[in-house]
Amino acid sequence: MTNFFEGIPKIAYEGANSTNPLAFRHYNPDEMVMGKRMEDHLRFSVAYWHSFAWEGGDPFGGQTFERPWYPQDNMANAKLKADVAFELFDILNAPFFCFHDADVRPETGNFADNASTLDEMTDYFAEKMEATGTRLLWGTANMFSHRRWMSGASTNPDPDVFAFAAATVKSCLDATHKLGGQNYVLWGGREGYETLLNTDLSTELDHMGRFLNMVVDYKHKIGFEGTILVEPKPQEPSKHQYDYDVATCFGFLKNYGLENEVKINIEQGHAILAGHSFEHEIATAAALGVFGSIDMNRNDYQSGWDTDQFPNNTPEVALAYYHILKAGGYTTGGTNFDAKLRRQSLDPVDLVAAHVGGMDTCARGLKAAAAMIEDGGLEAALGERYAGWQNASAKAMLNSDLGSIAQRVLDKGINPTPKSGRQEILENYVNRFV
Ligand code: XLS
Ligand code: NI
Ligand code: NI
Repeated sequence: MTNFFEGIPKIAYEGANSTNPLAFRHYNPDEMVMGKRMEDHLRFSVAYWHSFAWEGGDPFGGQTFERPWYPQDNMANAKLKADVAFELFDILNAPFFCFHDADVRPETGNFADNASTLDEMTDYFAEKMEATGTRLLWGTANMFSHRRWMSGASTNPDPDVFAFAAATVKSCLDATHKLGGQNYVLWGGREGYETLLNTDLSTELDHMGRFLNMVVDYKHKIGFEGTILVEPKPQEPSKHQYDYDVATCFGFLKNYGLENEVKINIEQGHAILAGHSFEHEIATAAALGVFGSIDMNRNDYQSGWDTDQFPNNTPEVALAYYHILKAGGYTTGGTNFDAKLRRQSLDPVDLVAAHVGGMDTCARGLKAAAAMIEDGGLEAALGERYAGWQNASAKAMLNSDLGSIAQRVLDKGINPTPKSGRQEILENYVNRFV
């Protein structure tokens, strides 16, 4: 036991009327929602990078936090960081966590040393996971922070960087497999460009497609049963990222024959940066059969950055879970808090409270989404709006051709009457639940 969270109790569910800031008011793991435990619906995960590796810097200033595991350049501190991380998982009763290689081991600057310290750290995790029952939602490689990645990983013009990326992902997939990870994520922060003037876009896309195929082949070779996920983001840090949004990722997967092998990890803040809503991205992925998992957070709507704040807006979250539930819920995916404190939130209690609030917001959103599904009002309205398509002659049109349809319009004198879309009535309906 470290003393980092001294005086902070394990968080318990106390119900909606509780005024205790360190209690769950909505997240009640064993409560049944649509026939399934809340914990099994939400599958919460804590992100190692924001909560333990990020030191409170922003583009204008450096570290604000002071943690006993800084500097993060040696193994003794890496282990202390792991001790504290598992204490937070326990305080929150969080079933899962996620990490990048670079979050958990020091950066030595060479592949062999990095691979061996990663191995040592993941052995250390394995013992703790065994003892506590905490599971790994996903592992990933940080191929964007170190200067070697500045011009991309698999899309780098330098083949040595492609090789280093392949070796890195292999080591991270091995680590994820060893820990029984349920997914493996690839987020390509530098897979894109700063300027088209120095970029061969078609070569870079082909290299990225080939790379992802190698990742999938390796997954099968080692018998990793988790899901490979790609995570869209339109820009930041690159000016343009190839995995722009769900639709772009789907086109990419189709183009490289991976649409049945790879699914998508959707992040709220990235959806906003792409000019979409979170539920748009989830509904699109579900419609295309590639919904995988979510990175839950929120953006500041004024700043235009990926601010990675903890979610606190129940109506937004409720619509996200509505679409997740409609898609059948998670299989290997979960709700990963890709969210960080504000840099002025210095204290350990801030870290705990941020997660408590985020988990409660999600639980409340989930309950609202389930209530809407059980009530069936939105489904009924959809059914009514599309009822015309139940008609045999309407269905037959889809197997017909333009000429025959035109003839039918003439023969029957078809002349459509516009019908109300009922948007305000539906928005008022949603407000009854959130
Ligand atoms: C950054 C991404 C990153 C991925 C994992 O914006 O969200 O945190 O989730 O590499
Ligand atoms: Ni993310
Ligand atoms: Ni992000």
